[in-house]
Amino acid sequence: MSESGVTPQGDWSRDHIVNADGQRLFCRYWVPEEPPRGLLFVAHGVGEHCGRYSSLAQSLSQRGLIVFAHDHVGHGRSEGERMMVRDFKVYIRDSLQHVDLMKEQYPGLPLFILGHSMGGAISILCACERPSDFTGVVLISPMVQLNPESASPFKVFMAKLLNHVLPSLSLGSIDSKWISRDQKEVESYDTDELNHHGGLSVAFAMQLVGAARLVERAIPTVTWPFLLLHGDADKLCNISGSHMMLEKAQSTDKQLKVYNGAYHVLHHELPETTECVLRDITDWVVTRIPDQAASGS
Ligand code: 9JX
Repeated sequence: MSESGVTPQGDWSRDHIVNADGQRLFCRYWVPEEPPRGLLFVAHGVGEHCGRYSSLAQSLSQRGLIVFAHDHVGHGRSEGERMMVRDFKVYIRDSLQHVDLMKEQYPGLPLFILGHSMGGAISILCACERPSDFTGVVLISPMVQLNPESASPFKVFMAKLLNHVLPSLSLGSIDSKWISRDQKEVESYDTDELNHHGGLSVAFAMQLVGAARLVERAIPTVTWPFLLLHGDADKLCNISGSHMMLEKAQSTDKQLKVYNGAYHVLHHELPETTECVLRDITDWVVTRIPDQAASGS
């Protein structure tokens, strides 16, 4: 497989796409050696970048999927003000642009979308906009409900007021040691220069509040197959959001895997957890690839 974007198969892959606002978005592709059996788009979360999904993407491409991703506006190697977006819908629009490009290049291949945390919210909203496009949706500790304490109606009201006068005021950052139980993962996250370790601005927080609202409203309309993965000790996005989604979605093919004691970033958790998570995801995806698309392996 290739991680660089330059593949022996030709020049279909690119190192960036240009979004509808003219911003360059950095892209990555993980391509299987055998003929591809499916496509999977990865939506990363707040303050990180798609290179952090390399090992997950590699396990999927080893099972025959073309995994593709980009750094969202304001993240990683993409253009745009750091950790800022004028409208959350920009992330969805850009992701669907990338998905459409790949669908055109590989017509007929089953398509999956995977997202973590805020990327989970992006994935849900993408799949709700195109319900018949996706064979399956994988959600790693998705942001579906905001913590009622940190986003109480009063606080949200104050933030709305503040947004008019001090939109760039920082509401503080999160302590990475509460995000994964693995000290090595915490260190490598902290020292990765492509991550943005700054605080959450009021304006960006308002976009997240708006996104969580859209997601809560969209969930009862969900009919596509999905796999939820959540740690029961997640301190950033409470597991209750995933239980709510499992209960309220109309899908017949829906599943929640709970990881005991695990924190937020399940794909960068203690080795035994992460190993399980990668296996659960690849198994779930591969078993949902229709037979006729599984030729060549
Ligand atoms: C951001 C809000 C979601 C305050 C953050 C070890 C998110 C590791 C790691 C990458 C966590 C993934 C997720 C700033 C200030 C909603 C340690 C906020 C937020 C808040 C995502 C992705 C760190 C955090 N950490 N997050 N990551 N992020 O969407 O890989 S590994 Cl509340």
